[in-house]
Amino acid sequence: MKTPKPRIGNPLITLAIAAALAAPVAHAATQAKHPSSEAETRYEGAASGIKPGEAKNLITTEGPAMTVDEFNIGKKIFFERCAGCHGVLRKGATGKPLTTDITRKRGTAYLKTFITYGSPAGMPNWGTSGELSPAEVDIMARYLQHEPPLPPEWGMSKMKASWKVLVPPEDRPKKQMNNYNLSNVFSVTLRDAGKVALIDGDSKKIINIIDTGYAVHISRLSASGRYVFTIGRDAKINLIDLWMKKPDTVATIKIGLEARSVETSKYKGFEDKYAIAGAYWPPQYVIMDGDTLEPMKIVSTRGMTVDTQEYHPEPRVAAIVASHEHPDFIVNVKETGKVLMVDYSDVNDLTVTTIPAARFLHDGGWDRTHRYFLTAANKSNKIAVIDSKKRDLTALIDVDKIPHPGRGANFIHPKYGPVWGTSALGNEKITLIGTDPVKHKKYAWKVVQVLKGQGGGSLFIKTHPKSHHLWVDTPLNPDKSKSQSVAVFDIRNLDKGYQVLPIAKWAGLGDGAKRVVQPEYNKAGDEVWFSVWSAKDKQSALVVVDDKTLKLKKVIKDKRLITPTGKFNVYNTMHDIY
Ligand code: DHE
Repeated sequence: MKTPKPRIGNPLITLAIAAALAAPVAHAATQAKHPSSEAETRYEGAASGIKPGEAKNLITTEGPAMTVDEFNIGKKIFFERCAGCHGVLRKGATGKPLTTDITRKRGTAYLKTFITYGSPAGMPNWGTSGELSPAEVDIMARYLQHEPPLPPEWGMSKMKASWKVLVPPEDRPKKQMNNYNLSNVFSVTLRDAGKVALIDGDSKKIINIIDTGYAVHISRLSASGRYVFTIGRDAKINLIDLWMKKPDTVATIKIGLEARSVETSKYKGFEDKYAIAGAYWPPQYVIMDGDTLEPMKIVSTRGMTVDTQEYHPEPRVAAIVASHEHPDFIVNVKETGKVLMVDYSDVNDLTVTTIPAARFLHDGGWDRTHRYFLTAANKSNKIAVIDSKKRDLTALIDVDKIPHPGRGANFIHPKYGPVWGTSALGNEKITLIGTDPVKHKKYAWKVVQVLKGQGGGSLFIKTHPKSHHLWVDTPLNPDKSKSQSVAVFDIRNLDKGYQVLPIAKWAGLGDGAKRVVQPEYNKAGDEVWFSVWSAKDKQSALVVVDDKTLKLKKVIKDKRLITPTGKFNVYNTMHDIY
Protein backbone atom coordinates (compact mmCIF):
# COMPACT_ATOMS: atom_id res chain seq x y z
CA MET A 1 0.00 0.00 0.00
CA LYS A 2 1.07 3.55 -0.68
CA THR A 3 1.52 6.37 1.78
CA PRO A 4 -1.32 8.86 1.33
CA LYS A 5 -0.27 11.69 -0.93
CA PRO A 6 0.12 15.04 0.79
CA ARG A 7 -2.76 17.26 -0.16
CA ILE A 8 -2.59 20.83 -1.37
CA GLY A 9 -0.57 23.00 0.95
CA ASN A 10 0.57 19.95 2.93
CA PRO A 11 -2.36 19.83 5.30
CA LEU A 12 -0.92 16.81 7.07
CA ILE A 13 -0.59 19.34 9.78
CA THR A 14 -2.38 22.60 9.84
CA LEU A 15 -0.52 25.79 10.15
CA ALA A 16 -1.84 26.15 13.64
CA ILE A 17 -0.48 22.80 14.74
CA ALA A 18 2.60 23.15 12.57
CA ALA A 19 3.38 26.46 14.20
CA ALA A 20 2.73 24.99 17.59
CA LEU A 21 5.09 22.14 16.88
CA ALA A 22 7.82 24.21 15.31
CA ALA A 23 8.19 26.65 18.18
CA PRO A 24 6.18 28.23 20.94
CA VAL A 25 3.88 30.79 19.30
CA ALA A 26 5.93 33.92 19.01
CA HIS A 27 3.71 36.78 18.04
CA ALA A 28 2.74 39.25 20.71
CA ALA A 29 -1.00 39.23 20.16
CA THR A 30 -1.22 35.49 20.67
CA GLN A 31 1.02 35.58 23.68
CA ALA A 32 -1.27 38.11 25.27
CA LYS A 33 -4.22 35.76 24.98
CA HIS A 34 -5.41 33.46 27.69
CA PRO A 35 -3.43 30.23 27.35
CA SER A 36 -6.63 28.22 27.20
CA SER A 37 -7.67 29.75 23.92
CA GLU A 38 -4.22 29.17 22.49
CA ALA A 39 -4.25 25.55 23.55
CA GLU A 40 -7.71 25.12 22.13
CA THR A 41 -6.75 26.70 18.85
CA ARG A 42 -3.78 24.39 18.49
CA TYR A 43 -5.85 21.35 19.30
CA GLU A 44 -9.02 22.06 17.39
CA GLY A 45 -7.42 23.67 14.39
CA ALA A 46 -6.28 20.54 12.56
CA ALA A 47 -6.66 20.35 8.78
CA SER A 48 -9.80 18.73 7.45
CA GLY A 49 -9.35 15.42 5.68
CA ILE A 50 -11.63 16.72 2.92
CA LYS A 51 -9.83 17.71 -0.26
CA PRO A 52 -11.02 21.21 -1.24
CA GLY A 53 -11.52 19.99 -4.81
CA GLU A 54 -14.18 17.56 -3.56
CA ALA A 55 -16.49 20.33 -2.36
CA LYS A 56 -18.75 22.10 -4.84
CA ASN A 57 -18.34 25.87 -5.29
CA LEU A 58 -21.39 28.00 -4.62
CA ILE A 59 -20.57 31.51 -5.83
CA THR A 60 -23.69 33.67 -6.01
CA THR A 61 -24.42 37.33 -6.69
CA GLU A 62 -25.72 37.67 -3.12
CA GLY A 63 -22.15 37.65 -1.81
CA PRO A 64 -19.40 40.14 -2.75
CA ALA A 65 -17.74 39.72 -6.15
CA MET A 66 -15.14 36.93 -6.34
CA THR A 67 -13.39 35.12 -9.15
CA VAL A 68 -13.39 31.31 -9.25
CA ASP A 69 -9.65 31.35 -8.50
CA GLU A 70 -10.20 33.51 -5.43
CA PHE A 71 -13.03 31.26 -4.29
CA ASN A 72 -10.80 28.20 -4.64
CA ILE A 73 -8.12 29.87 -2.53
CA GLY A 74 -10.75 30.68 0.12
CA LYS A 75 -12.03 27.13 0.09
CA LYS A 76 -8.57 25.64 0.50
CA ILE A 77 -7.72 27.97 3.40
CA PHE A 78 -11.07 27.27 5.04
CA PHE A 79 -10.72 23.47 4.91
CA GLU A 80 -7.13 23.58 6.09
CA ARG A 81 -7.47 26.08 8.91
CA CYS A 82 -11.06 26.92 9.77
CA ALA A 83 -13.32 23.86 9.33
CA GLY A 84 -12.04 22.13 12.49
CA CYS A 85 -13.50 24.87 14.69
CA HIS A 86 -16.35 26.30 12.61
CA GLY A 87 -17.55 23.11 10.90
CA VAL A 88 -17.55 22.28 7.19
CA LEU A 89 -20.98 23.90 6.81
CA ARG A 90 -19.96 26.77 9.11
CA LYS A 91 -22.83 26.11 11.50
CA GLY A 92 -20.40 26.56 14.38
CA ALA A 93 -18.76 24.06 16.69
CA THR A 94 -15.91 25.17 18.92
CA GLY A 95 -15.80 28.33 16.82
CA LYS A 96 -18.71 30.66 16.17
CA PRO A 97 -21.23 30.03 13.36
CA LEU A 98 -20.22 31.70 10.10
CA THR A 99 -23.34 31.20 8.02
CA THR A 100 -24.17 33.82 5.40
CA ASP A 101 -27.09 35.31 7.39
CA ILE A 102 -24.44 36.37 9.92
CA THR A 103 -21.44 37.12 7.71
CA ARG A 104 -23.31 39.25 5.17
CA LYS A 105 -24.65 41.44 7.96
CA ARG A 106 -21.13 41.90 9.31
CA GLY A 107 -19.71 42.83 5.90
CA THR A 108 -16.25 42.66 4.36
CA ALA A 109 -14.55 45.38 6.42
CA TYR A 110 -15.65 43.90 9.76
CA LEU A 111 -14.69 40.35 8.77
CA LYS A 112 -11.27 41.52 7.57
CA THR A 113 -10.58 43.13 10.94
CA PHE A 114 -11.75 40.02 12.78
CA ILE A 115 -9.61 37.67 10.71
CA THR A 116 -6.61 39.99 10.90
CA TYR A 117 -6.65 40.59 14.66
CA GLY A 118 -8.50 37.54 16.06
CA SER A 119 -10.53 37.65 19.26
CA PRO A 120 -9.92 37.01 22.95
CA ALA A 121 -12.39 34.12 22.70
CA GLY A 122 -9.84 32.07 20.77
CA MET A 123 -10.01 33.14 17.13
CA PRO A 124 -6.38 33.29 15.98
CA ASN A 125 -4.99 36.58 14.64
CA TRP A 126 -4.37 35.21 11.18
CA GLY A 127 -3.36 38.58 9.71
CA THR A 128 -1.08 40.12 12.33
CA SER A 129 0.62 36.78 12.92
CA GLY A 130 1.63 36.77 9.25
CA GLU A 131 -0.03 33.42 8.65
CA LEU A 132 -2.43 34.95 6.10
CA SER A 133 -1.36 37.78 3.80
CA PRO A 134 -3.58 40.90 3.51
CA ALA A 135 -4.73 39.58 0.11
CA GLU A 136 -5.69 36.22 1.67
CA VAL A 137 -7.52 37.95 4.53
CA ASP A 138 -9.46 39.94 1.94
CA ILE A 139 -10.35 36.74 0.06
CA MET A 140 -11.49 35.02 3.26
CA ALA A 141 -13.67 37.99 4.27
CA ARG A 142 -15.48 37.79 0.91
CA TYR A 143 -15.48 33.99 0.75
CA LEU A 144 -17.35 33.77 4.06
CA GLN A 145 -20.21 35.80 2.60
CA HIS A 146 -20.90 33.06 0.04
CA GLU A 147 -22.68 29.81 0.83
CA PRO A 148 -20.32 27.10 2.16
CA PRO A 149 -19.15 24.66 -0.52
CA LEU A 150 -20.73 21.30 -0.03
CA PRO A 151 -18.54 18.19 0.19
CA PRO A 152 -20.09 15.06 -1.36
CA GLU A 153 -22.09 12.45 0.52
CA TRP A 154 -20.60 8.99 1.03
CA GLY A 155 -23.19 6.26 0.87
CA MET A 156 -23.07 2.50 0.38
CA SER A 157 -21.93 2.49 -3.26
CA LYS A 158 -18.91 4.71 -2.52
CA MET A 159 -18.10 2.78 0.63
CA LYS A 160 -18.26 -0.54 -1.19
CA ALA A 161 -16.12 0.81 -4.02
CA SER A 162 -13.43 1.80 -1.52
CA TRP A 163 -13.53 -1.54 0.33
CA LYS A 164 -10.59 -3.92 -0.16
CA VAL A 165 -10.05 -7.32 1.45
CA LEU A 166 -6.34 -7.92 0.97
CA VAL A 167 -6.29 -11.27 2.77
CA PRO A 168 -9.69 -12.98 3.01
CA PRO A 169 -10.51 -14.61 6.37
CA GLU A 170 -10.10 -18.14 4.93
CA ASP A 171 -6.50 -17.33 3.88
CA ARG A 172 -5.51 -15.90 7.26
CA PRO A 173 -3.56 -17.86 9.87
CA LYS A 174 -5.55 -20.31 11.99
CA LYS A 175 -3.32 -19.59 14.96
CA GLN A 176 -0.75 -17.01 16.01
CA MET A 177 2.19 -17.38 13.59
CA ASN A 178 4.70 -15.23 15.47
CA ASN A 179 6.28 -15.38 18.91
CA TYR A 180 5.36 -11.91 20.10
CA ASN A 181 3.64 -11.49 23.43
CA LEU A 182 0.72 -9.92 21.57
CA SER A 183 -1.10 -8.70 24.66
CA ASN A 184 1.79 -6.33 25.40
CA VAL A 185 2.15 -4.93 21.88
CA PHE A 186 1.61 -1.18 21.43
CA SER A 187 -0.01 0.33 18.35
CA VAL A 188 1.55 3.78 18.05
CA THR A 189 0.04 6.57 15.94
CA LEU A 190 2.63 8.15 13.61
CA ARG A 191 0.36 11.06 12.87
CA ASP A 192 1.96 13.00 10.06
CA ALA A 193 3.41 9.93 8.39
CA GLY A 194 -0.08 8.39 8.07
CA LYS A 195 1.24 5.16 9.59
CA VAL A 196 1.14 3.15 12.80
CA ALA A 197 4.12 1.45 14.42
CA LEU A 198 3.49 -1.88 16.11
CA ILE A 199 6.01 -2.11 18.93
CA ASP A 200 6.78 -5.16 21.04
CA GLY A 201 6.24 -3.92 24.59
CA ASP A 202 8.63 -6.54 26.01
CA SER A 203 11.68 -5.98 23.80
CA LYS A 204 10.73 -2.39 22.81
CA LYS A 205 11.54 -3.30 19.20
CA ILE A 206 9.48 -2.21 16.20
CA ILE A 207 7.54 -5.15 14.75
CA ASN A 208 6.18 -3.38 11.69
CA ILE A 209 5.36 0.08 10.40
CA ILE A 210 2.08 0.01 8.52
CA ASP A 211 0.61 2.54 6.08
CA THR A 212 -2.79 3.74 7.30
CA GLY A 213 -5.11 6.67 6.60
CA TYR A 214 -4.02 10.29 6.41
CA ALA A 215 -3.06 11.75 9.83
CA VAL A 216 -4.22 8.50 11.47
CA HIS A 217 -6.01 9.14 14.74
CA ILE A 218 -6.71 6.18 17.04
CA SER A 219 -6.31 2.41 17.26
CA ARG A 220 -8.78 0.05 18.87
CA LEU A 221 -8.52 -3.69 19.53
CA SER A 222 -11.03 -6.39 18.73
CA ALA A 223 -12.47 -8.14 21.79
CA SER A 224 -10.20 -11.18 21.25
CA GLY A 225 -7.12 -8.99 20.85
CA ARG A 226 -6.33 -10.44 17.41
CA TYR A 227 -7.21 -7.42 15.27
CA VAL A 228 -6.13 -3.79 15.46
CA PHE A 229 -8.45 -1.25 13.83
CA THR A 230 -7.05 2.16 12.92
CA ILE A 231 -8.88 5.21 11.58
CA GLY A 232 -7.34 8.04 9.57
CA ARG A 233 -8.63 11.59 9.45
CA ASP A 234 -9.55 10.80 5.83
CA ALA A 235 -11.94 8.15 7.24
CA LYS A 236 -9.85 5.22 6.03
CA ILE A 237 -9.91 2.18 8.29
CA ASN A 238 -7.18 -0.47 8.39
CA LEU A 239 -7.86 -3.90 9.83
CA ILE A 240 -4.52 -5.33 11.00
CA ASP A 241 -4.12 -9.03 11.82
CA LEU A 242 -1.71 -9.57 14.73
CA TRP A 243 -1.61 -13.33 14.11
CA MET A 244 0.36 -13.01 10.87
CA LYS A 245 4.05 -13.82 10.97
CA LYS A 246 4.61 -10.13 10.44
CA PRO A 247 1.35 -8.43 11.50
CA ASP A 248 -0.08 -6.37 8.66
CA THR A 249 -3.24 -4.98 7.06
CA VAL A 250 -5.80 -7.52 5.84
CA ALA A 251 -8.65 -5.16 4.85
CA THR A 252 -9.32 -1.45 4.36
CA ILE A 253 -12.32 0.76 3.70
CA LYS A 254 -13.08 4.48 3.52
CA ILE A 255 -16.24 5.27 5.45
CA GLY A 256 -16.51 8.97 4.56
CA LEU A 257 -14.28 11.95 3.91
CA GLU A 258 -13.29 12.76 7.46
CA ALA A 259 -13.44 10.71 10.69
CA ARG A 260 -11.96 10.15 14.14
CA SER A 261 -13.46 7.07 15.78
CA VAL A 262 -13.59 3.30 15.39
CA GLU A 263 -14.63 0.55 17.82
CA THR A 264 -15.48 -3.16 17.84
CA SER A 265 -18.24 -5.26 19.42
CA LYS A 266 -17.33 -6.54 22.88
CA TYR A 267 -20.55 -7.95 24.29
CA LYS A 268 -20.57 -11.68 25.12
CA GLY A 269 -21.42 -13.70 22.05
CA PHE A 270 -20.51 -10.83 19.69
CA GLU A 271 -16.74 -10.73 20.24
CA ASP A 272 -14.95 -9.64 17.02
CA LYS A 273 -18.25 -9.84 15.10
CA TYR A 274 -18.83 -6.20 14.21
CA ALA A 275 -16.91 -2.96 13.90
CA ILE A 276 -18.31 0.56 13.89
CA ALA A 277 -16.79 3.82 12.70
CA GLY A 278 -18.06 7.35 13.09
CA ALA A 279 -17.50 10.10 10.53
CA TYR A 280 -17.15 13.87 10.86
CA TRP A 281 -18.14 14.16 7.20
CA PRO A 282 -20.65 13.08 6.12
CA PRO A 283 -22.09 13.05 9.65
CA GLN A 284 -22.86 9.34 9.98
CA TYR A 285 -21.78 6.05 11.48
CA VAL A 286 -21.42 2.69 9.81
CA ILE A 287 -21.57 -0.83 11.17
CA MET A 288 -19.24 -3.28 9.42
CA ASP A 289 -18.38 -6.94 9.49
CA GLY A 290 -15.59 -7.38 12.07
CA ASP A 291 -13.54 -9.82 9.97
CA THR A 292 -13.64 -8.08 6.61
CA LEU A 293 -14.89 -4.48 7.16
CA GLU A 294 -17.75 -5.11 4.74
CA PRO A 295 -20.13 -2.17 5.33
CA MET A 296 -23.55 -3.34 6.51
CA LYS A 297 -25.53 -0.38 7.78
CA ILE A 298 -24.99 3.37 7.47
CA VAL A 299 -26.93 5.74 9.73
CA SER A 300 -26.94 9.53 9.43
CA THR A 301 -26.63 11.60 12.61
CA ARG A 302 -28.20 14.77 11.18
CA GLY A 303 -31.01 16.06 13.36
CA MET A 304 -32.11 18.35 16.18
CA THR A 305 -29.86 19.77 18.87
CA VAL A 306 -30.46 18.58 22.41
CA ASP A 307 -31.24 21.99 23.93
CA THR A 308 -32.79 24.42 21.44
CA GLN A 309 -34.12 21.59 19.25
CA GLU A 310 -33.01 23.24 16.03
CA TYR A 311 -31.85 21.27 13.00
CA HIS A 312 -28.11 20.74 12.71
CA PRO A 313 -26.84 19.58 9.33
CA GLU A 314 -23.40 18.48 10.50
CA PRO A 315 -23.42 16.69 13.89
CA ARG A 316 -20.06 14.92 13.85
CA VAL A 317 -19.50 11.53 15.44
CA ALA A 318 -16.93 11.78 18.24
CA ALA A 319 -15.99 8.98 20.69
CA ILE A 320 -17.52 5.52 20.35
CA VAL A 321 -17.26 2.79 23.00
CA ALA A 322 -18.60 -0.77 23.06
CA SER A 323 -20.94 -1.63 25.91
CA HIS A 324 -20.22 -4.56 28.22
CA GLU A 325 -23.82 -4.63 29.49
CA HIS A 326 -25.73 -4.98 26.21
CA PRO A 327 -24.88 -5.56 22.55
CA ASP A 328 -24.63 -1.77 22.15
CA PHE A 329 -22.25 0.69 20.62
CA ILE A 330 -22.32 3.98 22.51
CA VAL A 331 -21.94 6.82 20.03
CA ASN A 332 -21.26 10.46 20.95
CA VAL A 333 -22.88 12.87 18.52
CA LYS A 334 -21.00 16.08 19.03
CA GLU A 335 -22.96 19.09 17.80
CA THR A 336 -26.44 17.83 18.72
CA GLY A 337 -25.21 16.70 22.16
CA LYS A 338 -26.86 13.30 22.04
CA VAL A 339 -25.50 9.90 23.05
CA LEU A 340 -26.80 7.04 20.94
CA MET A 341 -27.01 3.49 22.25
CA VAL A 342 -26.95 1.50 19.02
CA ASP A 343 -28.13 -2.07 19.64
CA TYR A 344 -26.28 -4.27 17.13
CA SER A 345 -28.00 -7.54 18.03
CA ASP A 346 -30.09 -7.05 14.89
CA VAL A 347 -28.11 -4.89 12.46
CA ASN A 348 -30.89 -4.89 9.95
CA ASP A 349 -33.68 -3.69 12.26
CA LEU A 350 -31.45 -1.44 14.29
CA THR A 351 -32.75 -0.21 17.66
CA VAL A 352 -31.24 3.08 18.76
CA THR A 353 -31.84 4.66 22.18
CA THR A 354 -31.15 8.40 22.08
CA ILE A 355 -29.96 9.91 25.33
CA PRO A 356 -29.99 13.70 25.68
CA ALA A 357 -26.70 14.93 27.19
CA ALA A 358 -25.11 18.29 26.29
CA ARG A 359 -23.62 19.80 23.17
CA PHE A 360 -20.11 19.20 21.90
CA LEU A 361 -19.65 15.67 23.19
CA HIS A 362 -16.07 14.67 22.56
CA ASP A 363 -14.05 11.96 24.31
CA GLY A 364 -14.61 9.80 27.37
CA GLY A 365 -14.17 6.44 29.06
CA TRP A 366 -15.62 3.87 31.43
CA ASP A 367 -15.73 3.90 35.21
CA ARG A 368 -13.84 0.97 36.77
CA THR A 369 -16.92 -1.32 36.72
CA HIS A 370 -17.43 -0.71 32.96
CA ARG A 371 -21.07 0.10 33.58
CA TYR A 372 -20.95 3.91 33.45
CA PHE A 373 -19.54 5.86 30.50
CA LEU A 374 -18.23 9.29 31.52
CA THR A 375 -17.87 11.63 28.61
CA ALA A 376 -16.92 15.27 28.14
CA ALA A 377 -19.27 17.76 26.52
CA ASN A 378 -16.19 19.88 26.13
CA LYS A 379 -17.45 23.31 25.12
CA SER A 380 -20.39 23.01 27.53
CA ASN A 381 -17.93 22.30 30.36
CA LYS A 382 -19.83 19.25 31.51
CA ILE A 383 -19.25 15.57 32.06
CA ALA A 384 -22.19 13.37 31.10
CA VAL A 385 -22.56 10.03 32.87
CA ILE A 386 -24.32 7.35 30.85
CA ASP A 387 -25.61 4.20 32.53
CA SER A 388 -24.93 1.55 29.89
CA LYS A 389 -27.04 -1.01 31.78
CA LYS A 390 -30.20 1.09 32.11
CA ARG A 391 -29.46 2.92 28.87
CA ASP A 392 -30.08 6.35 30.35
CA LEU A 393 -28.42 9.52 31.61
CA THR A 394 -27.29 9.22 35.23
CA ALA A 395 -25.88 12.69 35.70
CA LEU A 396 -24.65 15.83 33.98
CA ILE A 397 -21.84 17.27 36.05
CA ASP A 398 -20.48 20.82 35.78
CA VAL A 399 -16.71 21.03 35.56
CA ASP A 400 -14.26 23.81 34.79
CA LYS A 401 -13.20 24.96 31.35
CA ILE A 402 -12.88 22.38 28.57
CA PRO A 403 -12.57 18.98 30.16
CA HIS A 404 -10.44 16.61 28.06
CA PRO A 405 -10.20 13.17 29.64
CA GLY A 406 -9.04 11.00 26.73
CA ARG A 407 -10.51 7.90 28.30
CA GLY A 408 -9.93 9.31 31.81
CA ALA A 409 -8.38 7.61 34.83
CA ASN A 410 -9.99 5.34 37.46
CA PHE A 411 -8.61 4.77 40.93
CA ILE A 412 -9.62 4.28 44.55
CA HIS A 413 -9.36 7.62 46.31
CA PRO A 414 -8.21 7.29 49.94
CA LYS A 415 -11.20 9.32 51.13
CA TYR A 416 -13.91 9.19 48.45
CA GLY A 417 -13.62 5.63 47.18
CA PRO A 418 -13.72 4.89 43.44
CA VAL A 419 -13.26 8.03 41.34
CA TRP A 420 -12.75 8.86 37.66
CA GLY A 421 -10.71 11.88 36.68
CA THR A 422 -10.27 14.31 33.84
CA SER A 423 -7.79 17.08 33.16
CA ALA A 424 -8.59 20.15 31.06
CA LEU A 425 -7.46 22.16 28.09
CA GLY A 426 -8.51 25.42 29.67
CA ASN A 427 -6.90 25.36 33.12
CA GLU A 428 -4.66 23.43 35.51
CA LYS A 429 -7.52 21.61 37.23
CA ILE A 430 -7.76 17.83 37.48
CA THR A 431 -11.32 17.04 38.41
CA LEU A 432 -12.15 13.87 40.31
CA ILE A 433 -15.71 12.52 40.23
CA GLY A 434 -17.08 9.83 42.58
CA THR A 435 -18.25 6.76 40.63
CA ASP A 436 -19.59 4.36 43.22
CA PRO A 437 -23.35 4.79 43.76
CA VAL A 438 -23.51 1.70 46.02
CA LYS A 439 -20.88 1.95 48.75
CA HIS A 440 -20.04 5.66 48.40
CA LYS A 441 -23.45 6.97 47.47
CA LYS A 442 -23.00 10.49 48.80
CA TYR A 443 -19.98 11.06 46.56
CA ALA A 444 -21.37 9.39 43.45
CA TRP A 445 -21.51 11.63 40.36
CA LYS A 446 -20.21 14.62 42.31
CA VAL A 447 -16.96 16.47 41.96
CA VAL A 448 -15.19 15.27 45.11
CA GLN A 449 -11.80 16.90 44.66
CA VAL A 450 -10.03 19.23 42.27
CA LEU A 451 -6.27 18.81 42.07
CA LYS A 452 -3.96 21.49 40.79
CA GLY A 453 -1.71 20.29 37.96
CA GLN A 454 1.06 21.99 35.99
CA GLY A 455 -1.29 24.12 33.89
CA GLY A 456 -3.78 24.18 31.03
CA GLY A 457 -3.23 22.56 27.67
CA SER A 458 -3.64 19.10 29.12
CA LEU A 459 -5.03 16.35 26.89
CA PHE A 460 -4.64 13.04 28.69
CA ILE A 461 -4.51 11.58 32.18
CA LYS A 462 -3.78 7.99 33.06
CA THR A 463 -3.34 5.43 35.84
CA HIS A 464 -3.52 1.63 36.12
CA PRO A 465 -5.19 -0.65 38.69
CA LYS A 466 -1.74 -1.94 39.74
CA SER A 467 -0.24 1.53 40.13
CA HIS A 468 -0.56 4.26 42.75
CA HIS A 469 0.46 6.98 40.31
CA LEU A 470 -1.69 9.41 38.39
CA TRP A 471 -0.06 10.94 35.31
CA VAL A 472 -1.19 14.22 33.73
CA ASP A 473 0.28 15.57 30.48
CA THR A 474 0.28 19.23 29.33
CA PRO A 475 1.41 19.03 25.68
CA LEU A 476 -0.45 22.15 24.56
CA ASN A 477 0.69 24.42 27.37
CA PRO A 478 2.47 27.45 25.87
CA ASP A 479 5.26 27.14 28.43
CA LYS A 480 7.95 24.75 27.15
CA SER A 481 8.89 23.60 30.62
CA LYS A 482 5.31 22.27 30.97
CA SER A 483 4.66 20.96 27.47
CA GLN A 484 7.91 19.00 27.59
CA SER A 485 7.37 17.38 30.98
CA VAL A 486 4.69 15.45 32.83
CA ALA A 487 3.17 15.72 36.30
CA VAL A 488 2.79 12.63 38.46
CA PHE A 489 0.71 12.42 41.63
CA ASP A 490 0.90 9.80 44.35
CA ILE A 491 -2.69 8.62 44.72
CA ARG A 492 -2.02 7.66 48.36
CA ASN A 493 -1.21 11.27 49.18
CA LEU A 494 -2.81 13.54 46.62
CA ASP A 495 -2.61 16.61 48.85
CA LYS A 496 1.18 16.47 48.60
CA GLY A 497 0.96 17.80 45.05
CA TYR A 498 2.79 16.50 42.04
CA GLN A 499 6.30 15.70 40.94
CA VAL A 500 7.52 16.85 37.50
CA LEU A 501 9.43 14.43 35.28
CA PRO A 502 11.46 15.99 32.41
CA ILE A 503 10.45 13.42 29.81
CA ALA A 504 11.56 15.40 26.73
CA LYS A 505 14.97 16.05 28.26
CA TRP A 506 15.35 12.35 28.99
CA ALA A 507 14.65 11.63 25.32
CA GLY A 508 17.93 13.39 24.43
CA LEU A 509 16.69 14.84 21.15
CA GLY A 510 17.88 17.91 19.24
CA ASP A 511 15.67 20.92 18.72
CA GLY A 512 11.92 20.60 18.17
CA ALA A 513 8.65 21.16 19.98
CA LYS A 514 9.09 17.87 21.89
CA ARG A 515 5.56 17.89 23.30
CA VAL A 516 5.11 15.11 25.83
CA VAL A 517 1.77 13.49 25.11
CA GLN A 518 -0.49 10.63 26.20
CA PRO A 519 0.73 8.39 28.99
CA GLU A 520 -0.05 4.71 28.27
CA TYR A 521 0.69 1.74 30.55
CA ASN A 522 2.09 -1.61 29.51
CA LYS A 523 0.05 -4.71 30.27
CA ALA A 524 1.70 -5.37 33.65
CA GLY A 525 1.01 -1.82 34.79
CA ASP A 526 4.63 -1.25 35.81
CA GLU A 527 5.78 0.93 32.88
CA VAL A 528 4.36 4.14 31.44
CA TRP A 529 5.05 5.10 27.82
CA PHE A 530 5.10 8.71 26.58
CA SER A 531 5.38 10.19 23.11
CA VAL A 532 7.82 13.03 22.67
CA TRP A 533 6.11 14.66 19.69
CA SER A 534 8.01 17.01 17.39
CA ALA A 535 7.28 18.20 13.86
CA LYS A 536 7.58 15.89 10.89
CA ASP A 537 11.07 17.06 9.95
CA LYS A 538 12.45 16.78 13.51
CA GLN A 539 13.34 13.74 15.56
CA SER A 540 10.71 12.38 17.95
CA ALA A 541 10.89 9.48 20.41
CA LEU A 542 9.03 7.29 22.87
CA VAL A 543 10.11 7.39 26.48
CA VAL A 544 9.37 4.51 28.86
CA VAL A 545 9.31 5.27 32.58
CA ASP A 546 9.48 2.75 35.42
CA ASP A 547 6.21 3.29 37.27
CA LYS A 548 7.60 2.16 40.65
CA THR A 549 10.80 4.20 40.77
CA LEU A 550 9.71 7.03 38.41
CA LYS A 551 13.10 6.62 36.72
CA LEU A 552 13.81 6.48 32.98
CA LYS A 553 13.71 2.91 31.70
CA LYS A 554 14.16 3.21 27.94
CA VAL A 555 14.17 5.72 25.11
CA ILE A 556 12.89 4.28 21.83
CA LYS A 557 14.38 6.20 18.90
CA ASP A 558 14.09 5.28 15.27
CA LYS A 559 14.05 7.52 12.22
CA ARG A 560 10.73 5.91 11.24
CA LEU A 561 9.05 7.12 14.44
CA ILE A 562 7.69 10.31 12.84
CA THR A 563 5.32 12.43 14.97
CA PRO A 564 4.26 9.71 17.44
CA THR A 565 1.16 10.70 19.44
CA GLY A 566 -1.39 8.12 20.70
CA LYS A 567 -0.28 4.70 21.93
CA PHE A 568 -2.62 1.80 22.47
CA ASN A 569 -1.48 -1.19 24.50
CA VAL A 570 -3.28 -4.29 23.22
CA TYR A 571 -4.35 -5.71 26.59
CA ASN A 572 -5.37 -2.42 28.19
CA THR A 573 -7.30 -1.31 25.10
CA MET A 574 -9.05 -4.69 24.73
CA HIS A 575 -10.14 -4.66 28.35
CA ASP A 576 -10.75 -0.90 28.75
CA ILE A 577 -8.19 -0.63 31.53
CA TYR A 578 -7.36 2.95 32.47
FE1 DHE B 1 -7.97 13.45 19.04
C1 DHE B 1 -9.13 10.65 20.72
C2 DHE B 1 -11.12 14.08 17.93
C3 DHE B 1 -6.90 16.46 17.78
C4 DHE B 1 -4.76 12.62 19.82
N1 DHE B 1 -9.78 12.55 19.29
C5 DHE B 1 -10.05 11.41 20.04
C6 DHE B 1 -11.46 11.13 19.97
C7 DHE B 1 -12.02 12.09 19.16
C8 DHE B 1 -10.96 12.98 18.76
C9 DHE B 1 -13.46 12.21 18.78
C10 DHE B 1 -12.16 9.98 20.66
C11 DHE B 1 -12.17 8.77 19.79
C12 DHE B 1 -12.86 7.60 20.45
O1 DHE B 1 -12.66 7.41 21.66
O2 DHE B 1 -13.60 6.88 19.77
N2 DHE B 1 -8.86 15.02 18.08
C13 DHE B 1 -10.15 15.06 17.71
C14 DHE B 1 -10.44 16.29 17.02
O3 DHE B 1 -11.53 16.62 16.47
C15 DHE B 1 -9.27 17.18 17.18
C16 DHE B 1 -9.61 18.18 18.25
C17 DHE B 1 -8.87 18.02 15.98
C18 DHE B 1 -8.62 17.25 14.73
O4 DHE B 1 -8.65 17.89 13.68
O5 DHE B 1 -8.44 16.05 14.73
C19 DHE B 1 -8.24 16.17 17.68
N3 DHE B 1 -6.14 14.40 18.86
C20 DHE B 1 -5.93 15.60 18.29
C21 DHE B 1 -4.53 15.93 18.26
O6 DHE B 1 -4.01 16.98 17.78
C22 DHE B 1 -3.81 14.84 18.98
C23 DHE B 1 -3.25 15.40 20.29
C24 DHE B 1 -2.63 14.25 18.20
C25 DHE B 1 -3.02 13.41 17.04
O7 DHE B 1 -2.59 12.26 16.95
O8 DHE B 1 -3.74 13.90 16.17
C26 DHE B 1 -4.95 13.86 19.23
N4 DHE B 1 -7.11 11.92 20.10
C27 DHE B 1 -5.77 11.75 20.25
C28 DHE B 1 -5.53 10.51 20.96
C29 DHE B 1 -6.79 9.94 21.24
C30 DHE B 1 -7.76 10.86 20.67
C31 DHE B 1 -4.15 9.98 21.36
C32 DHE B 1 -7.08 8.65 22.00
C33 DHE B 1 -6.82 8.82 23.44
C34 DHE B 1 -7.09 7.59 24.24
O9 DHE B 1 -6.33 7.36 25.19
O10 DHE B 1 -8.07 6.89 23.96
